[in-house]
Amino acid sequence: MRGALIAIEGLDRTGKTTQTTLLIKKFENLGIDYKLIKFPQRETQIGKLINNYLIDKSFQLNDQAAHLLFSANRWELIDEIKNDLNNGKIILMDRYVYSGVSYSSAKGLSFDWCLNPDKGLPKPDVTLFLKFKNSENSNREGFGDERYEIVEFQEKVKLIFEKFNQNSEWNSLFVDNLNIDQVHEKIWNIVEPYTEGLNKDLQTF
Ligand code: DGP
Repeated sequence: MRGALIAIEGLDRTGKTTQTTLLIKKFENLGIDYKLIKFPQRETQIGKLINNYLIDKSFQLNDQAAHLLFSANRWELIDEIKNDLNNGKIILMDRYVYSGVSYSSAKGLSFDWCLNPDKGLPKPDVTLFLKFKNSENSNREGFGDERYEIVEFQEKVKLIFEKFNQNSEWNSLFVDNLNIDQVHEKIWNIVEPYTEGLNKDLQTF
């Protein structure tokens, strides 16, 4: 049995990190072996460059090069992820390929071009997509601090996320009108069956 690959996706400030934290607390309470990986993973050499790019709006990098850095950041962690899955660990990812393609193609790059460098990466067994009916994420504390936190841009990203959503077996969760615990409960209902482990091979993008 291998561990499940789980991704939490959504626009900026939709509560991904809060929900991820609650989910790992649950894993810990139940003694479930897991690892959390947040993409971009800003601690690696590539991740440090990405971090500078995100926080320093004067950092000059063309959109293609930026996208390839984000993709490289996913690839550089993949051996570790596969190894952990094979050892039965659940891998919980806070953002992944779906964010990668959606954010970069919202800048005008073609969807297929953006997906290409990620082809071959493992597909999550479960993707949880947190979303608002409106652009309420812009009201959240801290919104606007980083490069992509602009309302119009987030709207474009949302449309591309929806394109993925139509073709994939996602679990979309509207978080408007739900409190943190209610969202957590919905997420747990979806995730719990996967905590037993899986017998099937990972699929790839
Ligand atoms: P976070 O640390 O979750 O706030 O994510 C940082 C930002 O990076 C967020 O605005 C989404 C964006 N992002 C994540 N992955 C990619 C990617 O592959 N390409 C681009 N262009 N942006 C990404």
